[in-house]
Amino acid sequence: MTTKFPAGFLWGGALAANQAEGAWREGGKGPATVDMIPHGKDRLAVKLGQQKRFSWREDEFYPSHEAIDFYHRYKEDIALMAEMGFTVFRTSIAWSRIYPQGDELTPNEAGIAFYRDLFSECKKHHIEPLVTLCHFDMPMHLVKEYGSWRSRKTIDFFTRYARTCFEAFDGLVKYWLTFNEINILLHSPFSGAGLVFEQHENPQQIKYQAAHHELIASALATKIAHEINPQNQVGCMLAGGNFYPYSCKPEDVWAALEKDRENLFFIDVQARGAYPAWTRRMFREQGITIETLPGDDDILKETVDFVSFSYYASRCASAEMNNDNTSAANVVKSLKNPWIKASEWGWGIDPLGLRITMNMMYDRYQKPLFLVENGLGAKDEPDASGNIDDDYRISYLREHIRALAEAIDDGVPVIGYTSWGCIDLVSASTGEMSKRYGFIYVDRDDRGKGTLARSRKKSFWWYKKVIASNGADL
Ligand code: BGP
Repeated sequence: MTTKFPAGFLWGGALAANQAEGAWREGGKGPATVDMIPHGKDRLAVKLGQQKRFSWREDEFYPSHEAIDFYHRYKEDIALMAEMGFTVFRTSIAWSRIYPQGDELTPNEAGIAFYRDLFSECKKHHIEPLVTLCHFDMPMHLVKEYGSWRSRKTIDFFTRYARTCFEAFDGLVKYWLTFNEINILLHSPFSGAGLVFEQHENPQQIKYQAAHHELIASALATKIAHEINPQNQVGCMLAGGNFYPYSCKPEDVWAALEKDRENLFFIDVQARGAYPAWTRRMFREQGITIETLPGDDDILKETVDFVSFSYYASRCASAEMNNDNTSAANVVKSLKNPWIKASEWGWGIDPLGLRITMNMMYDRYQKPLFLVENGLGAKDEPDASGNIDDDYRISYLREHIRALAEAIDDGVPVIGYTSWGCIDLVSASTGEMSKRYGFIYVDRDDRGKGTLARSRKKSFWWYKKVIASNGADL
């Protein structure tokens, strides 16, 4: 069997601190935005920034507080990943472990020590860490005191944090991502960027001002990473998935183009070094004025080394899109596509859409791509002997890895592939454990009960074979 994957292609899996680590008040960690997002009825309103939840309630369940206890069990988990043959492992650093409040001048040494041990453990197993600096969490104190990314001061706090990480983990980490799914700021503003709105405010104004600050912070962090070590490779990260026009009616084609532009706005800036021209008209029509400083245009010219993205589903748009006929797959609103099947949560399953998305992104950015999230959220039921035959997951991943191989054959350079939630973890959208993605099962339920024991699913053995054959044996 021949493979379309280049030698040295990185294979692995991904998770995020806030969905896996738990230990939310250990090792000097400060409270983070995600620690205030409850499970249950208020969850969505808090994520959307419609409710002020500046402290937790003892009587409520917060999924991130314990998560899957990766903080204490990471050695066992990394060993399982090594057993599958991972050559890359994506995780994030919890900002509030390094700077518990966010605005201190000196970092928390216990936080640095934890990540140094974690990344060293990866290296011991010949696994390259791929590290996100900000994956849907930030110190809560920055929200209360400064309004998070509304404030330009947050750029300084972020770049100090980024510098600390680049220096502390120099030699251990080479691949960095600044913000996870940066475009999600527009769709889930509190979880994405710590934004909370007052009733009288124009949310678009606040979001795009915050976006400007994040983009400046990202460019500055990229520059710092390159100065500290020219070997560092820094990427941006998009919640990806192209919009298809619902029909060939020109108005539908235009609607899809506008939706793609909105989605790609951040990456256009991070990968091309300037605001796209269409934003001038959009800002004018939506009454948005971005406050900038002289020199911002130059800062933005520091572009990323590669473009990373998540891909779960393609999307669909028409001129008649509205709240009644759309659903949110991975938070971004989309029309149901009658040509494809969907997961239990309504996320359209479309492997060819991955090939389309990758070709489009490479045509647009001419930078190497890194597929850092992809997978099927599903409910796994262990059989009488405790085994999980997750053929549905294998089939989803097989088809997507095939599409990835086709994109590589189309000429798209790709650094690697990290499937999402390689070990079961807390779902970002539902806050539940029962929406699982892993090759490794974790015994824990939606209310936080279970032994937390890890076990191998059928997909574990399948993925091991895929990696060993460099993608030939699917
Ligand atoms: C992305 C996030 C992840 C992850 C994934 C799956 O948006 O970057 O953090 O959770 O989607 O989403 P969910 O957990 O909602 O199924």
